[in-house]
Amino acid sequence: MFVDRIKVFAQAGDGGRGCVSFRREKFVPRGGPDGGDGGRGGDIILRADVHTDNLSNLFYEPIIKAKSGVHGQGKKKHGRAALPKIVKVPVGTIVYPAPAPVPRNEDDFDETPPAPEIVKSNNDAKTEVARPIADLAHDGEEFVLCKGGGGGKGNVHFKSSRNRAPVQYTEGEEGEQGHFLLELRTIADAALVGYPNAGKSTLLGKISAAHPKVASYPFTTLHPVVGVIDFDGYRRAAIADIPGLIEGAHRNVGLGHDFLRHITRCRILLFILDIAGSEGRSPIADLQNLRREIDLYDPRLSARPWYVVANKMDLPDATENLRALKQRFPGLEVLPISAEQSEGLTELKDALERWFFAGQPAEFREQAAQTAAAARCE
Ligand SMILES: Nc1nc2c(ncn2[C@@H]2O[C@H](COP(=O)(O)OP(=O)(O)OP(=O)(O)O)[C@@H](O)[C@H]2O)c(=O)[nH]1
Ligand SMILES: [Mg+2]
Repeated sequence: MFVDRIKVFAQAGDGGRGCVSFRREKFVPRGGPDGGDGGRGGDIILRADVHTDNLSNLFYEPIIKAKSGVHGQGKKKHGRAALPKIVKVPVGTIVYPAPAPVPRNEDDFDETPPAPEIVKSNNDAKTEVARPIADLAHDGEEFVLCKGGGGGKGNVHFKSSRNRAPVQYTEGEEGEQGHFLLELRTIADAALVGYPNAGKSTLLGKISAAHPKVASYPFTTLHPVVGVIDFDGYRRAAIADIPGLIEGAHRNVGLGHDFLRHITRCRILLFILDIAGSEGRSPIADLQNLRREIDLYDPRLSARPWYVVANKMDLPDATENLRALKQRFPGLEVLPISAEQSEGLTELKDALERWFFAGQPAEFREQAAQTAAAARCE
């Protein structure tokens, strides 16, 4: 199961209570207070982990609770602090505060919790999301979602010259708790964008170690798959294969909209075209529609550097269509390949290496400016 958006309730552990106790020992009359402190409650920590690729572990555990600290004891013994509860999440997880679910019978509750601050999302004006509180973008990065409560004080803290046998103590603090929305935005160097059946998964399977499902029906890929390509000198780059886009994807037609968010953090977009037009569509119109969808979803996304990969060059009509595409958009860098026949893949890998590693930030900016001008492909 692939889960990339989930609401969870998290509750950190409470602190242990302080102890009221007096020293009782042979030959030590009126030994004085010796109640120890309570231990700290456990924190709830989210940790980004490269070996976790989605949030399905939280689907089975949507209520995350950490243990409470142990109460203090006599002889000034402190209670044991609880260990933090560490939840592994995929790299690229963003955390938002979420409103508590509305109870069924509102009369049962005195007050509803305050709603979090609401801001308009940049991607979709129709949905409103709260401001993110954390973005776990690197492997091993940690975020304390809820802090455990501090331990209470034992009666040993309350002795004074006027109160030699105090019976005061404090309760441990309550651990923090709250509702959160966790959303995954895959982090990859490049994303494969194309119509269903364009051959995105076939290509990813050929150039990386990933094994995405390939079949001749549309929407074979139902969730993003990330593959890693190894280059010389131990350099690597991650490529994300997302489900196929169709016209209207920005309006949530097909599977598109939900998965477009996964390419918002990719540096480069690779448009995979079925250059042979094997399903009766024109590759030129395909490219225009894909560019339009990306632009309508988020104009900042369409300003990213992008390249066109013309797939299915082994089929008839492909050469003619490629010539027409180049004529229609002169200056556009198009790489002809046949993913199935493994043709042109070495050239593609060389080009990827150039785009990923040779491209200085300034060069990328320049290219982004150029591509932004041609963004609408009109
Ligand atoms: N002739 C030919 N067929 C290809 C080529 N690349 C892919 N195919 C075929 O096209 C069909 C779709 O390939 P996929 O890789 O599943 O396409 P996709 O873009 O991932 O499709 P979705 O996951 O549905 O979006 C499969 O039957 C492949 O065998 C190619 O270079 N030449
Ligand atoms: Mg696929």
